[in-house]
Amino acid sequence: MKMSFRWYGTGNDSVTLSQIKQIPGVEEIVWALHNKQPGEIWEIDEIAEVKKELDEYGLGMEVVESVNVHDDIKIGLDTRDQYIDNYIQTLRNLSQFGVKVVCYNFMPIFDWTRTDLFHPLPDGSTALFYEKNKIKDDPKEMADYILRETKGYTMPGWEPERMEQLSMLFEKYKDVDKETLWENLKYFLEKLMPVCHECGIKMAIHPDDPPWDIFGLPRLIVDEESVTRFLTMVDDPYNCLTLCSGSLGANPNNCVADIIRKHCDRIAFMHIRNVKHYENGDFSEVSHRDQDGDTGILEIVRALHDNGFDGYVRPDHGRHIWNEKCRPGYGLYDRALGIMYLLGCFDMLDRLNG
Ligand code: CS2
Ligand code: MN
Repeated sequence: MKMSFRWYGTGNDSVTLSQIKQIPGVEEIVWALHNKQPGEIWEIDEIAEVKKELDEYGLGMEVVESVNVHDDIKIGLDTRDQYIDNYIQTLRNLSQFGVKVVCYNFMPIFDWTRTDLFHPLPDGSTALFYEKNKIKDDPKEMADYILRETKGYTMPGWEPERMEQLSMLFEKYKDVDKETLWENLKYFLEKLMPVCHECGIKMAIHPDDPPWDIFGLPRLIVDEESVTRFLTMVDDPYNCLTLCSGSLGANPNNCVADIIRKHCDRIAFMHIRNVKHYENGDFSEVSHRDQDGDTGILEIVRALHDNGFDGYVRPDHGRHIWNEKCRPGYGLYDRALGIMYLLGCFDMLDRLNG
């Protein structure tokens, strides 16, 4: 297992590389070119700049999150082949810098969706929150809220340029039902797999967050059954998962540890975070500590350990604590605490089994 930390780049993150370097155990930076629109090629010189910065701190760049997939690929328009070619060129460019895993998602229009980015928790911190009833309303209202609340930080998947065209995007997706979306995902991956083999890059899909349809848009990767369907649909060791415990764990019926036991060899990247459910279907993000939520963090770590997981791990969203000013979910403090908790669990299991 290699511990990693997501970083949005110089000038685009409240957290610095020198701070990350001081978190024990972090070897890899999970990075991206956040100025790129979905569908654009990531050029060699742009990637080289990131490498230079990370090299200075001895931090690796083996995991990219995300190379976002253009909507035309998800919708299945004729223009998709050009965007797939661009994606392939990006993979080839990334492989020159030793990138091993590319995380992406196949969610129509929206990336992760929350109704409150700074929801107060009883301990005085704030965290991302999902209020089920609010998601029935106007998607435009929610997109405006998210863009306002991010307080100037860019949020991948919530590009203001795309959000401005929301009604047009909904119109484009109107005939895309679940089966069409599965077909389009398969088409995309089958084009990519030979290049992935050649480049040694695993494509690692991120589950849908939350793991159910929203605003009438279909969502695919939502539970064990769909994960299994995904892995068998393109049965290739380079077709992998980013298994996000918080995304799948938003549905109380999902057992993330079971999915790990079943599919560990196809998990390239783990996002570990904890969620607390409310009876009315709302959920809140909480600390990484097992007993603070319902996700089963200890069982997740045990399942990874028992199965000899040798991919990458990162703490996913943290709470906002100690008055930290940061991008929602992506502060330094709570994610660093999360790392120490997770490494404590992994280290103890190593010791007990060693
Ligand atoms: C991330 C996702 O912040 C998050 O919730 O886990 O936004 C993730 O980066 C994308 O869905 C992957 O493409
Ligand atoms: Mn995640």
